[in-house]
Amino acid sequence: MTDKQGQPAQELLTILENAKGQYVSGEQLSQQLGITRAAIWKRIAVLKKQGFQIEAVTNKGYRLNMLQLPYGKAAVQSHLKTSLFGHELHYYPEVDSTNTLLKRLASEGAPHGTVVIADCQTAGRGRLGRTWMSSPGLGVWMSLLLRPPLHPTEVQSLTLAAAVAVCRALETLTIKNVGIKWPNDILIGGKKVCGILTELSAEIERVSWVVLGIGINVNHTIDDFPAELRVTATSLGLEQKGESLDRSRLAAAILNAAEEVYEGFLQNGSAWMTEEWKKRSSTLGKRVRLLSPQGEENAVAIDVTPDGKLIVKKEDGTIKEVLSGEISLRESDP
Ligand code: BTX
Repeated sequence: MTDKQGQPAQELLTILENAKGQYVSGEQLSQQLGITRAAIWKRIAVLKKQGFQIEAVTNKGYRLNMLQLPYGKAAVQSHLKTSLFGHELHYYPEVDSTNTLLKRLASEGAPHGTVVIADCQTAGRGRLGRTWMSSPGLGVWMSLLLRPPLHPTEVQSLTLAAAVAVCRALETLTIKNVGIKWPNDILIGGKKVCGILTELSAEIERVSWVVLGIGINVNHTIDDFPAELRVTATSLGLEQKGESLDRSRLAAAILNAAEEVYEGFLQNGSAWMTEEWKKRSSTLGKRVRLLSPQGEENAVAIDVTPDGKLIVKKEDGTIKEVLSGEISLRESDP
């Protein structure tokens, strides 16, 4: 969304949105954006064509005549505070999977920080070939492309970093009781509200790209979940007593937090990020069941390594590091 002068139109929308229904004069807009009033007028015309209801009144200026921008690229970008993440953003009403699409864009050279968001996924993916239910109008289904200067073995910690970013974003929206189940589930009251799918392409020593897929249930009622998920899944709306949440604000809040956490991670090392992960963990100190193709084992989760492995103490007293796979929390155990 840029014009010939390179000024993002999102800035204009942000100013109008922040004015909360009041008029902003052409003079003020032109000063704030550093472009002529004629350029403002042209940009307003483009935004109107894109469906934004902007009133222009002589001697008063411009006013955004909408309570809330519709979910989409302009709305998400109007809430971004990032220097890079989400500036290249592709929004679709429907895709098979935002991860699948972004992986293709990554292999075609899309830059670090590119984001794909969809209102609906027809083939949303979880880990290990599982399905992620992604109905229209109800959630944030989003993928973020990273080109990190990391060794492939360090990528697991990016999944943990993504979970920390989602928690921070939920906190800015005053959502409480959020916890992370190792490695990638965000839970509220023990129920899954968000899942994270990390996919990568790498050479032996170097990562080419990582696609972080984040799915958050936002405005689902209990009836929006299929019967088999009603016990294990929840949505932010259900946890906020049915209050409807603005998905654009949430998607932007996640990208804002993701950029902060990612930069902190590169500057301070993964141990810095893991410390925050541990504070938000709902796994550490709990009895867990390790599920693997070889069978099941009981253990206690005691720590996480800086590169994202779970350290568990097995029933025979031996300590084991778990890199991937599944755990189930044994909440009902004594
Ligand atoms: P996961 O394998 O940990 O979780 C998948 C399991 O979670 C499913 O087998 C099902 O039991 C349950 N489940 C399915 N849909 C939901 C839901 N909406 N809410 C709660 N539980 C559910 C977690 O995988 C990773 C999910 C990542 C989803 C994002 S969305 C954007 C991006 N694109 C894409 O295709 N996947 C990612």
